[in-house]
Amino acid sequence: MPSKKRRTIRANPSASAAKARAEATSSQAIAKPLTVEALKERAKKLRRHIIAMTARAGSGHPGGSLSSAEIITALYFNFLRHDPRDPRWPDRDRFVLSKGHAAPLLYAALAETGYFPVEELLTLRKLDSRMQGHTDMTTTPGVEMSAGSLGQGLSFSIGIALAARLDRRDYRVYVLLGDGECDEGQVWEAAMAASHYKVDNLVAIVDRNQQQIDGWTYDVMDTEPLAEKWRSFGWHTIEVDGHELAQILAALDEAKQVKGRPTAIIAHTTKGKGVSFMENNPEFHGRAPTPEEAERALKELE
Ligand SMILES: Cc1ncc(C[n+]2csc(CCOP(=O)(O)OP(=O)(O)O)c2C)c(N)n1
Ligand SMILES: [Mg+2]
Repeated sequence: MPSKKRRTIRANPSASAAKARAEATSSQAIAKPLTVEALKERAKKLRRHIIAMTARAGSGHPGGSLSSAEIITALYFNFLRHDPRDPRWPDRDRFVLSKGHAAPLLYAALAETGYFPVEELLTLRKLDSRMQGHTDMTTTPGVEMSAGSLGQGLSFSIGIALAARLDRRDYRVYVLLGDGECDEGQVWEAAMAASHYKVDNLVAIVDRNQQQIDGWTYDVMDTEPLAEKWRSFGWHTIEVDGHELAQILAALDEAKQVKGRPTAIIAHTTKGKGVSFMENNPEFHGRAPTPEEAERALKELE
């Protein structure tokens, strides 16, 4: 989304840096914040892309992409300070997709906000495409971290959040983790480090869809009480309905006010959300819809 405020900062070097920083808040960097109704339509559009992309590729991860659609919509269309014309702008807020298998969703948001042509989405998982099955920060504009091996994104995000402190920049870092991903020990080492170093420009969002690769998280590894765990690791912790855009935006706003510790947002969601036969169906964690299933899904998402 074009950032008028940002252009002003660059074109006006005489403005005091402090004033410029104070003005460059996320909300002001967005030309015109969308209404919740308009955001809902964007989320639906992202879901349609996820179905079309994975169906065309014949593989991919629709379930965990669909469950995070509102989280990504809130961030990319109404919250992040970013500039698709300049993906490496040093003052951009960072979004790190730690659950890298949800790449189709991230690509859809990046295309819809202008990082690359929407038509490119349908090259998902093709040889030489910039739309690989898992994210690659060296090839895809807007992708902050190469991912796919779960458990690493929080550590990586602490690094870039601390870099902001060293570089005296005011960007913020948002990282999306899966709830199954929270089985990884590295997540909890990172959680301890983030509160130890008081990394308050960091927000971890956990997509609590209650499923992972083989089924229910309760059966594979019961991480409950998940919110209590984050709290006990020193994080300001908020629970939201991860499909309610107003709740997600309110939590992101609340996180900005928190000083001296990082914030965790536990977003309760449904895996496969939006497509009746995919919802809570572990089969669609890592299987693409057939052409017929895609047709049915797209009808439901009209
Ligand atoms: C280190 C590592 N171990 C295992 C896998 C295989 N794997 C891919 S997705 C997945 C389940 C992830 O579940 P969750 O984090 O809950 O993601 P979501 O439900 O949001 O799709 C697993 C185990 C992996 N990618 N990386
Ligand atoms: Mg999950």
